[in-house]
Amino acid sequence: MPKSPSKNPPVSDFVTDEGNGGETHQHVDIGADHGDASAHLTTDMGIRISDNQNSLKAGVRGPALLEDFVLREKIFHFDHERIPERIVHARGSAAHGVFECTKAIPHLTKAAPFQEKGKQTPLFTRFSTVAGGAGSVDTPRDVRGFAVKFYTEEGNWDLVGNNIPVFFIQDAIKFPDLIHAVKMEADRGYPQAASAHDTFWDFIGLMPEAMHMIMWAMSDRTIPRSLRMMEGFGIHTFKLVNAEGQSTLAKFHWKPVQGIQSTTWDEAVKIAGADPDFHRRDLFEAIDGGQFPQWDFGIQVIDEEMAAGLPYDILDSTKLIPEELVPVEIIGRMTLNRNPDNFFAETEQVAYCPANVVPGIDFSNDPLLQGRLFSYLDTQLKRLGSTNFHQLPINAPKCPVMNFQRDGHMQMAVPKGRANYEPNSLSEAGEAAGPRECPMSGFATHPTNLEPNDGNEKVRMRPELFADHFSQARMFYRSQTEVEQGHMVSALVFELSKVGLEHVRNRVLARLVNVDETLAARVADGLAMPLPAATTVAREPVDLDLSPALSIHKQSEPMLAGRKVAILFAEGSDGKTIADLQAAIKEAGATPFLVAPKVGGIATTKGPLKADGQLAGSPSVLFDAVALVLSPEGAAVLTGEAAAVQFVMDAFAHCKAIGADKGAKALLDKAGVEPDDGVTALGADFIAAAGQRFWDREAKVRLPV
Ligand code: HDE
Repeated sequence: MPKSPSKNPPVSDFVTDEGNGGETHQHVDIGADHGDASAHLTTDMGIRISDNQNSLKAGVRGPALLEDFVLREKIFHFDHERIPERIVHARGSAAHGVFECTKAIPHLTKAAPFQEKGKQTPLFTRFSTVAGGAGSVDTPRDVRGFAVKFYTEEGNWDLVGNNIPVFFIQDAIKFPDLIHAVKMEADRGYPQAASAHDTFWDFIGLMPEAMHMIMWAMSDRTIPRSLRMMEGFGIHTFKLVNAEGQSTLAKFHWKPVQGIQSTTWDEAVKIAGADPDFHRRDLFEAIDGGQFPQWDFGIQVIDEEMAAGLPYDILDSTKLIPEELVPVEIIGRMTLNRNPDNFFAETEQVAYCPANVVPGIDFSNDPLLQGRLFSYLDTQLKRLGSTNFHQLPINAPKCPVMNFQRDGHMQMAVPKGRANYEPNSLSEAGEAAGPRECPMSGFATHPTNLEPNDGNEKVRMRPELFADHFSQARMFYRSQTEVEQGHMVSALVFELSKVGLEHVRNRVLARLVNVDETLAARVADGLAMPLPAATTVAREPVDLDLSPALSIHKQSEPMLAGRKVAILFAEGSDGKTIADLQAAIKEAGATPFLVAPKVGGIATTKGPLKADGQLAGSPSVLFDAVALVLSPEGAAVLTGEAAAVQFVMDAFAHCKAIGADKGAKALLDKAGVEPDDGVTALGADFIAAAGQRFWDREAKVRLPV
C-alpha cells in the first residue's frame, strides 16, 4: 500500500496538498474543462493530458513506469530541441517587414519588387554577428550580417549581405581557413566571439588581401550602436536584367533612416556585461514600441566601360566602388514592422541563400559569390536536416510552388495524382499532367560574355588587378576623421596586444606600413615595438581619391529619434523636472528610461515614483545620453555609491551628453566631469545635445594613441 502523500516530505508544491484526501496533484485551472478547446493541454497525438506535474509511478515513492507516454513524449521532444547552429552568423536577431519601391527601374531590371513605384513586397530580415556561437554576446568587435529575404510574387530573392561593403578574402576556397582562424582556437576553445587572438592575426598577416577589410573591421563599423543604425551592403557585383534581356552591373546598398551610429570600444565591452542581448533587445523593443526601423535601398549602377578603366576589379570582393564615383541611387525603402512570433521557428529556422534570385537578378563571376552559391544550400541541409526545409513557413515562398521534387524527410505537402515526372502525356488520358516549364517568363541565366582569353583553359588563378591589396585600405584609412583614425589605431593596438606571438604582430605591422606609414607608426608605438619595413607587394598601391562617404562621422547628423535616454533620480528629486524631461524626450521620438537606486518607488517632490531600472543594473553604457535630476542631498548620498559615480564617469568618457540640474553638482564633481558643450542644464539644451556625441572631449578622457 502506498503511503499517504500527506505523511511524506513534499517533493514539490504540487504534491503537498495536505489533507487533499490522498490525491497526488493539484489541478491548475486554466479553463480547459470549461469549453475553451484551444486551452486543452494535449500530447503531440492530440490526447488530452490530465496531469502535467507528476510522472506515472508504481506507488507514490515507487519507480517511474515506462508506460508513461506523456512523460516519454515530453522528454523525447525536449531532448531534440536544439539543431546545429550556423557555422558562421550563429548569433542573430530578425524581424518581418515590407519593402516599398520608391522609384521603379523596369529599364534596368524585370525583378518584381522594382516594377512600380509604391509596390510593396513582404520580407524577413536577419542581422547577425559572424564569429560567436548562438549564445554569445551582441557587441563584440565583429562584422554584422544583414540578410533580407524578399517574398516576391515570382519567388524568394535573398540578398545576403553584411554591414561592410567589402570582405576579407577574394576566393571562396579561403573561407573555411578564415573562419577557423577567427573562431575560438582549436586546442583551447577560446576566445569566444573575438578576433583579438593569435590565430586570427596569424592568418590575416599572411593574407594581404584582407588588409582593406581589416581597416573596416578595426573601425567603429564593427561596434554598431544598434542593428537599426547600420548600413547594409550586398558586397558583390550583381547583374540586373531587364525584360529585353539587357544586363547592367550593380551593387546593392541599405542606408539606415535612423542614421549610422557606433559605440566606443570601451562601451561595447561594458555593454557585453551589462546586457549581452543589447542589440536583440533594442530591435525587439523598437518594433514593439512602434518605432519601426527603416532603411533606404539603393543601387550603384556600374557602366561596364567605366568599370574596365578602374584601377581595381569589380569582381573582387575586397574592393568597393566609392559613392563619389558612382552615386547610390535610392529606389526603395525597407520598414521592419513586426517581431517574430517565435524565435526558433522564424529567426533560427530561416534559411538564406545567395543563390535564391528571381528573374531580373543574376550573378557576376565574383569568385567569392560563386562559392557562396554552393555553400548555403549545403549548410541548410545540415542545419535543418531535410531537403524540405523550404516548406517551413518562414522559408516558404508566398507564390505557388509547383514541381516534381518529391518525398524526403518531413515532406509536409501532399502532392496529388500520378504525374511526378516530366514530360508526361497523362493529360491524354484525362489525368492531371502537372506543371510545365516556362521558356518566356521563367528564370533564364543571362548569357555572360566571357573575355577573349577566359573560358579556354581550366585555371586556378586570380585576375591581375586582384593583386592590389593596399590602395583601397589606404583610401579607407585616410578618408576617416582624426577621431575615427584614433579609434582604428586603438583597436589595432588592443587586438595586437592580445596576440602572444611576436612574429605575428610584426608581420601585421609590416603590412600596416604598406597601408599608411603614420598609421603603422602609431600602432607600433602603442605596442612599444619597433616599426618594421614594409612588406614587398605583388602590386604597388596607388593613392586613390579619398571618399568621405566611408566615414561615419563625416555623414552623421545629430539625431535623437530612436535613441534611449536615462534619467537618474533619487530621494528628493524634482518630480516636475522628471515629468517634463520624459515628455520632451518622447516628443523627440526617443525613449526615456528612469533609473534609480531602487525600483519600487522613491519619494520625489511629486510623490513616489517607480523606476524602469535599478542603478546597478542600468549603467549609462546602455543609453545614448543621461540626465541627472537630483536634489543636493540625493546627489551627496550617491557620491558614496560606485555605480552612480561610474554611471556619470562612463557617460562622460563615452562622450555622451550629460544634462544635470544644480542639485547634481556633487556627483558631477566626484565623477570628474569637466564642463563642455555636451554638459548642459536640463531642458531644450539637453534635448539638442542628447542626439550627438562630443568627440572633442575624447582628448580629455583618453591618452593619445
Ligand atoms: Fe556567408 N555563410 N559565406 N557570407 N553569410 C553563411 O549559411 C559562406 C559571406 C552571410 O542570417 C552560412 O545559412 C561562404 C560574405 C550572412 O542566416 C554559410 C563564404 C557575406 C549569413 C556561409 C561566405 C556573407 C551567412 C552559415 C565565402 C556578405 C547569415 C549559415 C565565399 C556578402 C545568414 C548559413 C542568416 C551565413 C557561407 C562569405 C554573409 C556556411 C562559403 C562575403 C549575412 O553557408
